[in-house]
Amino acid sequence: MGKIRFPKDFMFGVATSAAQLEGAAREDGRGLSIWDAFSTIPGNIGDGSTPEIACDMYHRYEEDLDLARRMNLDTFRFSFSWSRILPEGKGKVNQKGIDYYKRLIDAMWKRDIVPNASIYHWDLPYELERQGGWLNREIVDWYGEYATLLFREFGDSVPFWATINEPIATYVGYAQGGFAPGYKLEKYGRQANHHILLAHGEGVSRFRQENLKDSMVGIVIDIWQHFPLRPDNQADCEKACMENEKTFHSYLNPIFKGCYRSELLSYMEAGNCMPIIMSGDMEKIHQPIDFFGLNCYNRVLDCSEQGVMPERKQNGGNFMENGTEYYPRAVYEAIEMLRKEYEVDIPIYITENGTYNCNEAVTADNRIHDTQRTEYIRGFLYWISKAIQEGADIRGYYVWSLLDNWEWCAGHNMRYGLVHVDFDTQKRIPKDSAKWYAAVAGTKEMDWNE
Ligand code: GCO
Repeated sequence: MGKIRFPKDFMFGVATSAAQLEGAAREDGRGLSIWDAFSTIPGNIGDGSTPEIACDMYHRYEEDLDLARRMNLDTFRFSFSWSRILPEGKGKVNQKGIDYYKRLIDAMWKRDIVPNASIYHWDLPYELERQGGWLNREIVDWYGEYATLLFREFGDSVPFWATINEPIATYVGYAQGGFAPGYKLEKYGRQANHHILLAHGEGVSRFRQENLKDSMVGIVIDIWQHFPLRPDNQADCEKACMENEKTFHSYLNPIFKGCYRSELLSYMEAGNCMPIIMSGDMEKIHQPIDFFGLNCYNRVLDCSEQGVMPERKQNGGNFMENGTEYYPRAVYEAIEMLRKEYEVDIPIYITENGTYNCNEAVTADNRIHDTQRTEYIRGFLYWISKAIQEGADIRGYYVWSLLDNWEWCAGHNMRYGLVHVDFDTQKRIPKDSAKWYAAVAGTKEMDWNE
């Protein structure tokens, strides 16, 4: 058994988001978000739940940060709820919302935990959606106003500012209907995407205007690289390539190179879904950022023929109990792609990585033996350490998530936590993986069998 060692200043943490953990959706002046509304429509959420209570972290953050402290965590990712700060998305500020995040951030520092904040993690104020949401170009200003408010209120007490977490969620919400607000038009999805990229650029400019000395600004993007199920099948290859163009390249290229790629432009032209792009837009999106947040969970294998997919297991894949592929090398490949295709040389943080169980038994002695989660994280950490050894500037790693939480359309059916939550009593029980991760974070090393 060998040991993998991480650099002394490598940060271990967990990632969370407001809508998924806070609850208190109608308390202390918070306005509703598109997810509060979307989740009340029957059929939208697997188990019919809403984010109204979630993990009740709004009231239990001290206890939850104690858990993080006991797990030796260096850092904690969270997001601001836009409608808790600005109940109508703009205009009147909710002081109680500001006060909550002040307490939350203070509580992190008191425990020596470094806050890493996302300005936007999918929960658009419902009032803004009523005015067109991400389809209305004015949203760039609405977002900018909100971002400036956050920078002024919390500024340097937050060293990491992500403008947007996973912009693709907006595409899914406007083009595919699977996420809030639930539109199903490709044209909408592409326009919403363009606006969210502009909002990112606006956020970066606003950040620079504030001249914060001790903070960095960046963005968090999820990379699920598509590969052909059958590498010698031309149609599978074409499908995988196009999926990559339509997903992560559609964000990375504008941000790092200042234009949409020709493959995507042709696709949007042919499909009559070209967004309205105005002069100066691409320059605004293409501004230097200080760090890159990479969310990586897996790769995707694409097949051009229906019905072939179930046989993917015969392809030598390694599958987990939840049915997803165990492919930890995905993170190494994503880092490699960022460095080769985009020449990313700013610090990279793995801002999310994790896996879920649908059923997790709590044993009589109050334990949860989530062996597969531990092995999944161990595998990803191995490939991250390999990338570091080969010169990649990876500075930290966040498990999604601290707690089992409200997993969007799956409701409470997918448990991603290192810590188990009983949603009837809100009781927290650290799983076996939490104990293992605590040891890794505490020693900055882990066992590895080559
Ligand atoms: C994400 C999401 C999380 C999800 C997680 C698990 O940024 O994708 O930030 O909200 O819960 O990815 O699906």
